[in-house]
Amino acid sequence: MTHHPEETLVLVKPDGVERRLTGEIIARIERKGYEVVDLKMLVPTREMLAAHYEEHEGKPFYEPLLEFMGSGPVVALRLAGDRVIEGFRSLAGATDPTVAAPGTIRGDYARDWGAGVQKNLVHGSDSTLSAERELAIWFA
Ligand code: DAT
Ligand code: MG
Repeated sequence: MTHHPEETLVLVKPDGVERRLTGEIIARIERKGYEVVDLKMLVPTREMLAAHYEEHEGKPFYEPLLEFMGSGPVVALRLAGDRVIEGFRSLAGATDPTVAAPGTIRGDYARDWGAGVQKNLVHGSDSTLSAERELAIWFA
């Protein structure tokens, strides 16, 4: 029987692309041992972002979040590996980059810029259900 490893969606957000951190972020993912199964660069539409972030609709940071995420190119990655959802979230670090642990992507490279949304370089799906839903949006 073939082994089907778990998959997740990772995004290098517009701040990561603009700051030339795409290579560093992918290098960390690969050195950890996860497989990049697919990747693409695109400027997401408002519709894609509304679907992606539907759980956050109505929150104070929702509009700034959608505006930020649509402000430039994003690199979307499909990653595979056992427990990759949990593993990438661990590599990424806490949502708030000010307190994200050093050694994590957000802890090492992101900070607060006083904007209405945290610009924290990366997105990673938070559950198998989210991963399936989000991969369908970005890799339709
Ligand atoms: P994560 O990206 O760690 O899964 P999330 O799903 O709770 O975090 O939120 C999505 C994004 O929205 C997050 O990466 C940055 C932004 N965000 C979340 N909470 C915020 C807050 N309290 N203030 C500003 N931006 C926030
Ligand atoms: Mg999230």
